[in-house]
Amino acid sequence: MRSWRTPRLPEPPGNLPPLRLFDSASGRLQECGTGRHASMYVCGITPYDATHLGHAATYVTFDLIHRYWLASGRIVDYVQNLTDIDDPLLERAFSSGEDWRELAERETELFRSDMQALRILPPRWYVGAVESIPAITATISQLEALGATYRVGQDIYYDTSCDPGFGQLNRLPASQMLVLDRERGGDPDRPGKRNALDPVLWRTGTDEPAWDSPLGPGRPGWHIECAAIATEFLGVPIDVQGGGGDLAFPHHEMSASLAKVSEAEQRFARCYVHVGMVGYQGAKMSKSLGNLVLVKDQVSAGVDPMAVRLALLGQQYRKTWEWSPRLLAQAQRRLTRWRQAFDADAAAPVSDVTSELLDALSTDLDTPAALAAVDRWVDASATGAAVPGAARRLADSVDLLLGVK
Ligand code: 5CA
Ligand code: ZN
Repeated sequence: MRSWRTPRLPEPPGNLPPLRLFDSASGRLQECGTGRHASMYVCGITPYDATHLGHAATYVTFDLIHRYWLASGRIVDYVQNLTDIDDPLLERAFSSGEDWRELAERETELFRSDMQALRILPPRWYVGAVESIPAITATISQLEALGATYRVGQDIYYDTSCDPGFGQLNRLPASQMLVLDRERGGDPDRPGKRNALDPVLWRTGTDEPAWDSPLGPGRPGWHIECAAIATEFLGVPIDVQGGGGDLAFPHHEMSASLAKVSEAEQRFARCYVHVGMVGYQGAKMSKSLGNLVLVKDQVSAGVDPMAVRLALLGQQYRKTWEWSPRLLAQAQRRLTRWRQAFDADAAAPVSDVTSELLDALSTDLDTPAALAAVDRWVDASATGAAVPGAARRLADSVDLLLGVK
């Protein structure tokens, strides 16, 4: 699948401390991506509506990891998927009377232009579910051969009891798993299932799009898509599995379990990274609720996308927070001050601010501390000693590491 353009990146500012991120599975900070190659799988959009600021916050977060690894000299094997066939997409296409493929193509194209406007680096592989159907059915066949699947009617399900480690990523009480599964695309009440939480891998609706396969005609379930794409492109285990916190259960629990069992591995990811939900008007910003602030609307209203990015960076990624126009206004003022300071011929020395920036980012992406360090340098530049070329050097580090030009 075509991704989007990579902006030109400046040179890294020297030796970087190792990146430590909060791992949802262990509940601790872990060093992530310590080898020559660093691998990351991030759950991409379901393209039935435009990119909102919650999506943007999630992809900016993983962009910071991508940039930090690149600046550290790593080869970054980054995969992002695109769920271009699933229930919400088909439901939207059905209710609007549009062809589901056209809807997906249009919204994916919009996503690409939003990502580009926000200076989010493209993944090395941008992979759609539809183009991955052979890989998905091959993974299902592998699970079938291991005895980890069963049929309910013609649909194929995964037997979660085949994984003794199932549930360890989230460690939730059974009652809560059921509630979340029901809310987030599962069918725990369907008769004929071995375990209520077992997810569908291959479904055979009569009036739905279907692909021929050795399993019979059908279409993939959601979790198997990410398990199959991640294993096909990256192998198991990967360094970072990422997405918004709303994906931790059931999606990441299920996809990790499917990948582990099909590959006979102990772990799927060394680190599970989850972004806090961005809210608006008192609820999680979501396509289904419709309380959206869209990236494209901000851009077409003339807002500088770098101000949107700075507003997102103003929040530490793990927090749940509310978008407000006030945050955007603050970010616009900050951007103007930074640009004035970066445009000066001479400015305050940058060695301290550069190490503060690196320390902040390497400590679980503490972006508020990183922005505060640059703010202090801007203040010092307005009053203190002037070093020729300093402003350019810091502008390059801010561009490379924070993605703010
Ligand atoms: N296609 C699946 C993942 S395989 C999916 O969840 N698509 S999505 O379009 O619904 O969401 C795309 C990404 O944005 C996910 O990582 C999701 O967790 C994240 N996301 C959605 N809403 C918000 C929000 N309000 N705040 C932060 N992140 C969000
Ligand atoms: Zn996913």
